Formats: sequence, C-alpha cells, structure tokens
Amino acid sequence: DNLGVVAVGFSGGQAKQGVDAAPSALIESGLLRQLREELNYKLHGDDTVHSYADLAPADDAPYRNMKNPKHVSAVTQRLCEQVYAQAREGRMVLTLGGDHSIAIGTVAGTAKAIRERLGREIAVIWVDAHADINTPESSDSGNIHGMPVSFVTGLTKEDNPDYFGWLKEDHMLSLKKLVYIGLRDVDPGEKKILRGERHQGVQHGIGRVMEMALAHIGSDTPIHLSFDVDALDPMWAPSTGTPVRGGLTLREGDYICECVHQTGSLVAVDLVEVNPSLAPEIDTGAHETVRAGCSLVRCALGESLL
Ligand code: DIR
Ligand code: MN
Ligand code: MN
Ligand code: MN
Repeated sequence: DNLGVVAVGFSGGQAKQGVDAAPSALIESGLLRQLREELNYKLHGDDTVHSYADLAPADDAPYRNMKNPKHVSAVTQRLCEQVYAQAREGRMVLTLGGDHSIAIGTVAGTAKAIRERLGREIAVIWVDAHADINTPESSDSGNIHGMPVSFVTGLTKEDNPDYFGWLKEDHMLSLKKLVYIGLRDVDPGEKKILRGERHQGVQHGIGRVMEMALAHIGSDTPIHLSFDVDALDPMWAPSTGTPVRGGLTLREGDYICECVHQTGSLVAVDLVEVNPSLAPEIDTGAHETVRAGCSLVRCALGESLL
C-alpha cells in the first residue's frame, strides 16, 4: 500500500520546546523502517523533518489572543498543501508532529482532498485528554494547540489569510462528524461549546466506546484519526507537554488504532505532542513515550497480533 509521510517538527502552537524533536526521535527509533519492512508500505513524500522556522514572520504579535498566530497560520497552510497533495493521490497520509496545532493543516488537507476525490465529508476521531476546541476568545492560554477543532469545524471564523483566513468551507467538517475519545481535561469555555454534544468517556470500556464511536460515524465514511499522545496515561506517555492523570492504557490506545484500521476507511493519521525532552526520568520516560507513539502508529496502519 502507498503511504504519504509528513514529518513536522513544529512547536509554535504551545510554549514548551522539545515537541519539535519528536518526528526525528520516532524515525530514529525505527518507525518508518517498520512501516516499510514489516507492514509493506511504499512511502511517499520527502523524509526531511520540517521545522518551518523559515515561515516565522519577523513580527508575530498576538492576534485575537492567539500566540504566534502568523507563524502557526503559515505552517498549517503549508501542511495543508502537503497533506492534500498526498491524499489527492489516494494515499493514506501519516503526519508526525509536532504540537496539535498542526492538525489545523492536516485535517484541512484531508477534508479538501476527500471532498474532491470521493465527494464525501470526512469524519475525525480526536483521541486526546483535551478537547482542543477553544476559540481564540475562549482560550485562557492563547496556545493554538488548544484550538484546532474550532478552526476545522468553522466555529472560529477569520477572513485575514495571514491569520487562518486561508481556511475555506471545503477544508472543514461539521461538528457532527467529530468523535472524541479520552477527554478528561476540558476548559470551562470548551464545556460551554460542547454542551449538548454527545461524547463518550472510557467508562463504558474501550470495546463499547469503539462500537459507539464507529456507529456514530457510520460505515464507509472516510476517517481522519488525530491522536494526541497525552490521551494515554502518563504512566505510558510521560514525555508530553500537558500530561493528565487517569488516561488510557497503551493497550487501550493501540486497540483504538486497531479498530479504526479495521474499518478500512482510514485516510489519515496524526501523532502529536510527543516531547522527548520532557519526562520525570528523562532517559526512560522519553524512550517509553516514543515507543508508545510508534506502537500507536503501527496499530493504526495495520499491525495486529495475528
Ligand atoms: C488547554 C490545554 N485546554 C488550552 N490544551 C492542551 O491551552 O487550551 N491540548 N494541552 O492538548
Ligand atoms: Mn491535543
Ligand atoms: Mn492533549
Ligand atoms: Mn489491514
């Protein structure tokens, strides 16, 4: 099978350095080699890890409360084009982040390509401790990695192309086509936005959660899986910018990815927020988190026990 790979070492959607080193750490630990040799993918796209420092404007003052707004807008616009180019060829697209702001670009690129190629709207499965649906105005932090869902669902509107105004209708999906798994740290403003929407915790057991998630999406709908590694419990993924206790086990995370793979409808996967420089015990914590990330991606791309 063909797989488009986009590696984006970008950290400007939040304040902590180090998340930019994740793609290289994942690749060095053998992820792409495994996809090639063990899962038999033919990889496309360039294998340089882009940091997009060249897209940083000289002046990037906050705008509507957003931090680094022009830089994140420019990077996600570029990413959207990269993902679109791969998805337009009918390839599954794997994006290795980077912080979760990059999903503005990846989801936008997938949505547009699938619309053009299949005439369909995508569904998004957002696996995360956080809802990432703040609007610039509802956000306390001003960090854009807490806002991507609000941009790709059209909840946040902006006309200026330097500040995400490049996002058009064909880059978006309706909130009805979004499913969350793993949420446990939702801001007050986000609760207001999500009030009335249905959502599932893991209190039903992960098997039932996946049944409900996939039933909600409906069979035959193209799926974009956006996996924030902080959905996992810090026991399995300590090296991440905003760890939250009480998360998924690695096995639950892998199971989510396996189920999504088995639908046969997966068109794109993001793995984000691995930050190898953050961990209580730096050598083991970072190593474990990178290993967990690799495992999630392999499961999403078809690795199974049997
Ligand atoms: C918080 C944290 N809700 C914010 N979000 C995080 O800044 O908007 N997302 N950490 O992954
Ligand atoms: Mn996130
Ligand atoms: Mn998160
Ligand atoms: Mn398969």
